[in-house]
Amino acid sequence: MNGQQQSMLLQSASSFPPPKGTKLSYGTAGFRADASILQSTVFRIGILAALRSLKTGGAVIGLMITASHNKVSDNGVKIADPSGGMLTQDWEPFADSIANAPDPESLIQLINEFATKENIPLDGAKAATVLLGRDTRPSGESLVNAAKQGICSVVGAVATDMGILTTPQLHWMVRARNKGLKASELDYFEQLSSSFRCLIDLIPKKSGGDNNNNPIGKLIVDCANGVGGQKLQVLKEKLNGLLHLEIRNSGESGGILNEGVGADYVQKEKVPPQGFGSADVGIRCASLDGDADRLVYFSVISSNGKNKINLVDGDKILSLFALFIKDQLSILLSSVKNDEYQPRVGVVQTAYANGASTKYLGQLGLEVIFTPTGVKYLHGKAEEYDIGIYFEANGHGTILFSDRFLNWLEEDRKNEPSSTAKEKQNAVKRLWAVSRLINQAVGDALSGLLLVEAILQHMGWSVDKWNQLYHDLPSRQLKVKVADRSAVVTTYAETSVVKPPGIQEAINATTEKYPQGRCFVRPSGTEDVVRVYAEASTQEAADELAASVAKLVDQFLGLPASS
Ligand code: G16
Repeated sequence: MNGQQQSMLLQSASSFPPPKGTKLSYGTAGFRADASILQSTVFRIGILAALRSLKTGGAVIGLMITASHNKVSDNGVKIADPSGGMLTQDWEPFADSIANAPDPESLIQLINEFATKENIPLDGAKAATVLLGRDTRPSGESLVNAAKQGICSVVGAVATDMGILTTPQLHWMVRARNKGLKASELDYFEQLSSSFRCLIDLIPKKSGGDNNNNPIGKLIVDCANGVGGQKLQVLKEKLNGLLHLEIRNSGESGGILNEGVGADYVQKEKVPPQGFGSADVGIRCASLDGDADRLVYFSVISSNGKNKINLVDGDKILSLFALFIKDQLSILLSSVKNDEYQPRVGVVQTAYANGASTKYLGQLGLEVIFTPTGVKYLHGKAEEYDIGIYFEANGHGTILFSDRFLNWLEEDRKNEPSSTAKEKQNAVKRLWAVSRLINQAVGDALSGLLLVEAILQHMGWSVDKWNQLYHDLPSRQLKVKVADRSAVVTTYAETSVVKPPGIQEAINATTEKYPQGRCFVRPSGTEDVVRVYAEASTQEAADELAASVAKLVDQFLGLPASS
């Protein structure tokens, strides 16, 4: 590091002292904490983003200020790598160490050592670019400024503020910029709306009708009082009546971000979000989360004066996508000889996947793989396939298409002899449109929603018909506050606890008492809690199993009596 670089870092770092007595760690999707203690962390992650750009030959890196589904007073920072995916896991230990460096001198020493080890040029000869985005949290603007100062304290680095975005929009832009494609926000909306239109146009026409009469009725979307509301409004206008959409909880007329609203609330509590009630019975509804990277569907049911929901979670979105892809692929492959290219399709889930969904996907003949929680794990696994479909039950997921598959499709699009059956040509066009509609960088609630809508219209299915693909095993999720969640260490894709000793045996003994019982615990990487997931043959049994295991967690790890 030359003298100019060193003094720039020293000077700016002294304006961002780390919070005293708090150790921050890079979690499931970056750093998250109460916004009031994040200035220093975000400043330092700004430096990391600039270094990452230098390391990757000046590629564009994304830095998103968001705490997604967490409460409004929290905030956080996520990093998008040049591919548009999450920051490479190799750099997480460096992120942890700089976030916790006690003073500017030790921060600079860590940067120096890392730059030497990684061969990162810190002489100002190379340029670095970081795109910044933020969600609608009130703390976002000042944290973006902290990130900018971090980025600009690396000589040759430029920060470009893209303003308020959904997290997946920023990831999409980073990927597009690095691939030399059109990459503005307008391009994002154009690509989503044109590929959706294409899928609708390809729906087989029924006896002379056109496809502009959506046969499956209105969709109401709960936008978690977050950024998704304003972005969905733009998309709605672009679709120009092609989708009958009502936007609720957009945050524009009051309402607190993620409070009693949004995908996390709906999926975990299994109740309608605020603003939904008996008047919505029979209508297809969906919920986004605070930064619009998660999507779940539901329908409101009213019984004995109480409103409940039928939840259609990420597992069912995955199943719908898998079914559609498989159908289109089999039309396409019907004339391909066995010794020709056969695309491999893989489906990726986590331990939270409902057992009934895994069984269903297996019955479809699909290869199902499990990873720990976190898009960073699922995405990497899905990339190993020609078509990799991944989803977490919480509604975070997407479909990845390999370059090899897309090139093969492109050849088919160009070279089909005119005698080819129309339906085969249409299957090629549909898969092509899906690859353009569904975000290739990360799970995206807006693009996922358009794909669900296109498939439901294609099938002519109501939300209830979709929900009947299989019947979920009753399940329950609970959170337990403990003294130190890092004391829980898991293995086998988080299905078994290694530490503290003895707890897994106790969980097993409890689980065995319940028919079709399955239960696991894991430390959250976004909230200061241990999560408990239980499944059993009845709702009462799942509730009881989850509550018993939550008690065990409390016994083994609970808060000290005084707290
Ligand atoms: C993030 C991750 C997801 C993960 C979720 C919950 O979502 O991107 O992959 O499922 O956290 O993680 P945990 O159970 O460790 O708290 P989001 O939408 O909050 O960014």
